[in-house]
Amino acid sequence: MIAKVSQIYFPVHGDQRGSLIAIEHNIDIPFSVLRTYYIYGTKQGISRGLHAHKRLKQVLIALSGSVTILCEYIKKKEYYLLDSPNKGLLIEGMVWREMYNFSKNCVLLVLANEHYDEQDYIRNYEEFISMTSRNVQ
Ligand code: T46
Repeated sequence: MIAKVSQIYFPVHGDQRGSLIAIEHNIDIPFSVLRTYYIYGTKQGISRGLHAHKRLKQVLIALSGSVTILCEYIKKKEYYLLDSPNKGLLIEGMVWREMYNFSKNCVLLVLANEHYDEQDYIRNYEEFISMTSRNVQ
């Protein structure tokens, strides 16, 4: 795994009726949630994301269907498949991310530790590379 990205497996409370997952803030995920959003109805062949955040921490969960997440941090790239509601991907600040290969039925839930702030986005890849290479020197 690359630094600043980690996979989380949530415990499933299952019985003969089906399954239930509880996410307790500061226990199952390492922050309190200030914002929740979800991405769905993504058209085939579309990529989303293509940015990094300066400070924001988020956990991504495919509640339904599947999606691949590409993460990049200091010249290291890794791909993660989210294909189950018990799998979460924690992405911290300064990680470039791209979400692609959305299945038709994908509902991607995102839990964030901050309110929406466009100033926290780095949408230019060259700027991201220059900021992260400065950090390692
Ligand atoms: C991220 C990935 C995983 C809001 O008004 N409030 C919000 O909380 C968010 C997240 C977005 N928006 C608006 C801003 C844009 O006009 O919704 C529109 C689409 O947002 P964006 O193009 O940033 O969506 P994605 O799917 O490229 O990225 C989103 C998040 O923005 C981002 O933080 O990490 O999902």
